[in-house]
Amino acid sequence: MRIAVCLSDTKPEPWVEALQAALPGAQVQMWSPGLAAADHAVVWAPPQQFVDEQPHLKAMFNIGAGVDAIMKLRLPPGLQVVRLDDAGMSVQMAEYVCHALIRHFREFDVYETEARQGRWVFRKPLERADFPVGIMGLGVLGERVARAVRQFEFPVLGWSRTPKAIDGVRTFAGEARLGDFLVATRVLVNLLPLTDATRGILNRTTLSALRPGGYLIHIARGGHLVEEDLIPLIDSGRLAGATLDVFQQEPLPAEHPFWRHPKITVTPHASARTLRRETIAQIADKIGRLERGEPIAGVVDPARGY
Ligand code: OXD
Repeated sequence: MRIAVCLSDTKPEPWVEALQAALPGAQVQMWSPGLAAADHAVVWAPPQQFVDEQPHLKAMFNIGAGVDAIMKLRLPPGLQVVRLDDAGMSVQMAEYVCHALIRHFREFDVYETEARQGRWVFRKPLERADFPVGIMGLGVLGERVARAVRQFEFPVLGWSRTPKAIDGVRTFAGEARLGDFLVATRVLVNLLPLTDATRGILNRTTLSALRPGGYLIHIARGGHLVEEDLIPLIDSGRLAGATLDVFQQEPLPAEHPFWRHPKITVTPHASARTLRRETIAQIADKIGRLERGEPIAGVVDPARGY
């Protein structure tokens, strides 16, 4: 069995080595144009040339949760695209969201500024009930985030394409309920997959629908947010601020106004990093299952795009 590794923005050698160790019977090779046809591929944002040159792949394993960079390529019919199925990501997402939410709710950003000026001033406690947290996207990551936020006793809401039931979470499904979800939400967390249906879903209209003092935590894909709509909403007082991890252009250009806006916190697409050991263990297990003709989790539905 041959496995081709094609990773953009990631050093491939340690992946090739670790995959080879996990699958000793396989021949694992780093892709370069002209590589012999492989049975499976391990990829991150591969070029079209890779897909065109590897027409016999049974499965293409993405080393991340979001498969938008693959789904925009021309793929042979029948190729199974497999996304990462947690592999240590959901706990990182939960940490990130709880940190951003609590930093905002407990006004730790204000304390940081005061402390730098040597000022001992405490703030009046706010009511948790006034900060309902709405999570867009209730897959593996969204569900874990919802449960983590619930631990801190915030009201939690969730919105997804199809109906989902999560204990202690008020859920809404489908486009028709998006408005109801937004008006009941104050802190909006975006964890949606990027598809034609969700591109630009965070915009002036949807963000203006949030409860007064709305706050955005955006950790999915840059393409979800109409970036030019955000700062006017914050400067007009319609939104209280945002924590942003993903951007239309990454790295975020040095001159981008998000870097310097006092009510925007920027992180460099760091909310959940791929963990190599967990990811390789999961992919090796799934390759074994496919080779034995067993079903696997995380196969992308081409019609849905995730
Ligand atoms: C992912 C990511 O999709 O890191 O996993 O963005």
